[in-house]
Amino acid sequence: MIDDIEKIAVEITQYDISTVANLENFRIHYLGSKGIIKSLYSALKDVPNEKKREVGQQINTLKDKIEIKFNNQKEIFENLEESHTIIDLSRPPQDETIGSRHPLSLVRAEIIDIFSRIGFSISEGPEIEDDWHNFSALNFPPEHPARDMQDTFFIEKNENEIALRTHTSSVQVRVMENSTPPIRTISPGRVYRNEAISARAHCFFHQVEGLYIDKNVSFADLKQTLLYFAKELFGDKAQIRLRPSYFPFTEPSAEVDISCSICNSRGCNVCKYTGWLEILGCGMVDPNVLKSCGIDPNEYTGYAFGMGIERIAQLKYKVNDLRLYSENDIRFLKQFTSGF
Ligand code: 2NL
Repeated sequence: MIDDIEKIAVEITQYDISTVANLENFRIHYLGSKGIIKSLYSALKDVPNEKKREVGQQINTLKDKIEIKFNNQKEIFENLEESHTIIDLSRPPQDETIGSRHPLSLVRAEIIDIFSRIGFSISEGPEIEDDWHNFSALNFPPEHPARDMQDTFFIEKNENEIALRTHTSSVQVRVMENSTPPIRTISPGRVYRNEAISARAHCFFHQVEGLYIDKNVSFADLKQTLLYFAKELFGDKAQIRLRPSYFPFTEPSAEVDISCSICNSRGCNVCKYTGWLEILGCGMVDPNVLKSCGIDPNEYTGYAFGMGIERIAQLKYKVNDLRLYSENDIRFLKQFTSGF
């Protein structure tokens, strides 16, 4: 009989109870009213008296093993059932929790799309730059105030003067150094200036700069391209005007205003009652810059322009505080949707 009990003990460890039906069969087979345990207890009466105690204990241990195996698997099935019933398939679906794109990302995508339709490629470059790519190649004189610690974040103040780029012109210097005209490219990216953070200034912002170099590129080409851009971005009624300005890297240089789309140029507090909004700076690439970047200014001319993405987004979406762009406040961010 002891042999039988040991055989049954091995048998139960191998018994497959991985389905609910198997588990029930297992219970009936071993623990049922006509089951094995019951018959073992009945057979106990034929065991000689001096062995009864030992055999009885063996049957008890076997019964415990069976019950533990049974109860463990039963619990597993019950938990499974519970986790299934938590999902109520008849309930309406939850609100979409898909995020929205950042307004600066939307405006950047739109600007890129407008220029790529007229053949501009996209170029990117490092945010940590040397003095040559950020200043010297762009015709900044040695004593220019932008080279001062007060205006630029320097990382190394040695002969290379490594700094966070202050504009993405540095990317375009690299493009000019590494290719031959015709060049038609825009460079979007983050730039850094050492400024106190306020509603109107931040220590980093985003730019898109454009560069076109070929034979016979003229100021008229520049104006026409910018008018196309203004109309694509702000609608067909948009007008532009150019005012003379100065940048070290362009000659002549101009600031570009767009007719105020908020008041239709009638005058409002956004355009300060002028009917015009300043949106970008531009000019003909200074021959010194072309020379520095290995392009012959006698053979080629070019135009360039630069704009702040924050400024464009501010006009498009009426954002009155620059800090909103970098605070990640979900109440601000979730308001933006677009086809881009
Ligand atoms: C502004 C004005 C400007 C450029 C950027 C440029 C780049 C090269 C050569 C010459 Cl490689 N010019 N870029 C030219 C004029 C203006 O940006 O107000 N940006 C926010």
